[in-house]
Amino acid sequence: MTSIAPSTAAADAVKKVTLTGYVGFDSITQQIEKKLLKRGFTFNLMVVGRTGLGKSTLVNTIFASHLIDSKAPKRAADAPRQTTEITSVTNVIEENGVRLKLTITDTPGYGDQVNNENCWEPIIKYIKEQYSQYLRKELTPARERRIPDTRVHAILFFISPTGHALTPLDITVLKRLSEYANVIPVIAKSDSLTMEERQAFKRRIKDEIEFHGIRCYPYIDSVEDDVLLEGERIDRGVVQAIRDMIPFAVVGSERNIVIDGNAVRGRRTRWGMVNVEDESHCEFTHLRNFLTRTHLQDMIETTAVVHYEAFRTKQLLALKESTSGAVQQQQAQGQQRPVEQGPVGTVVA
Ligand SMILES: Nc1nc2c(ncn2[C@@H]2O[C@H](COP(=O)(O)OP(=O)(O)OP(=O)(O)O)[C@@H](O)[C@H]2O)c(=O)[nH]1
Ligand SMILES: [Mg+2]
Repeated sequence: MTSIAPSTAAADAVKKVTLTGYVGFDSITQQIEKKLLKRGFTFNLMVVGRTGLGKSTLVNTIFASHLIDSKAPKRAADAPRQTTEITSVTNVIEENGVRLKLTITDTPGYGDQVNNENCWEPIIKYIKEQYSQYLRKELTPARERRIPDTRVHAILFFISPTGHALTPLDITVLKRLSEYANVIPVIAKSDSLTMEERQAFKRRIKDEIEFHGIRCYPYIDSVEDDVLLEGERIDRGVVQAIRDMIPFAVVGSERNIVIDGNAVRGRRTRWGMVNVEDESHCEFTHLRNFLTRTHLQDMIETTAVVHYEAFRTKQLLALKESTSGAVQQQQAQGQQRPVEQGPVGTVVA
């Protein structure tokens, strides 16, 4: 006879049993894979940075396709565009049977106005809107089995290759954005800096990021978090190596150039050629590997578990407080009413 023991005792009693034949449950990973492949994946990437820093070009270079058009002002006389023109483009891309619904959210012209006060607000508003849309759908009694995910999973933040330091505006925007999403800073058009300038610039940006307490993705502390470690353990060393490389000094190009008889993604100038995929030229391949090959899933998960969860908790607590406040007010009014309005001694429920 088996007796029902308390759960802790039961857990202690779990024994490892050696199978005498093949059962087949090891196929669960293939079963999951099949299901996931059928469903496809969703990834939402946002780019933030000044006009003409090569945001569109870099996105197209990372995903080796023409996903978004360059929108740099055609003529000097053209008016700078407002940050409010946030546009999202969704494409489905496929690689070896894996379908990825990729949404690129472009925030053209950030910080290009004479008065840049609060220019980041529309971007934050957009990010929060996606969370609140998701939350609304989640709280619907008859909720969809699979809620469409429009939450921003990663933000590529483009830093001008000035070689000096981050601008106060950069610092404010980085700080605000990193409160709501996974922010990955990159040094745009890094072919305009010499190797020494690039290293010094990187060092300065790193120091500033640390000084201002800006939390850039990937988070080293989250590795210790048991919730995030479930199933997939990210090697702490890998995360640290990526963090050491941030901000990635990148170069983008949608054109192929021929180097030693091979067509490669690159930029040809009057004084030479930059091979975008050459690690000695820039850190584009590191960024691409990190974004698409090692941390794609982690960014999606971190958005849900860390950023969305924080938003959700805050919203639901606020809702609870306002509801209990309203109930208390009603009760107070209910108690006052008989005294004020009703005849003496009447009880109003
Ligand atoms: N030198 C250099 N030029 C680049 C690089 N990436 C893009 N460009 C050039 O910079 C110009 C602007 O590139 P876009 O990709 O349109 O820039 P953007 O940031 O998307 O511009 P907006 O959408 O208007 O904000 C184009 O002429 C690109 O060819 C780079 O890494 N190095
Ligand atoms: Mg663009």
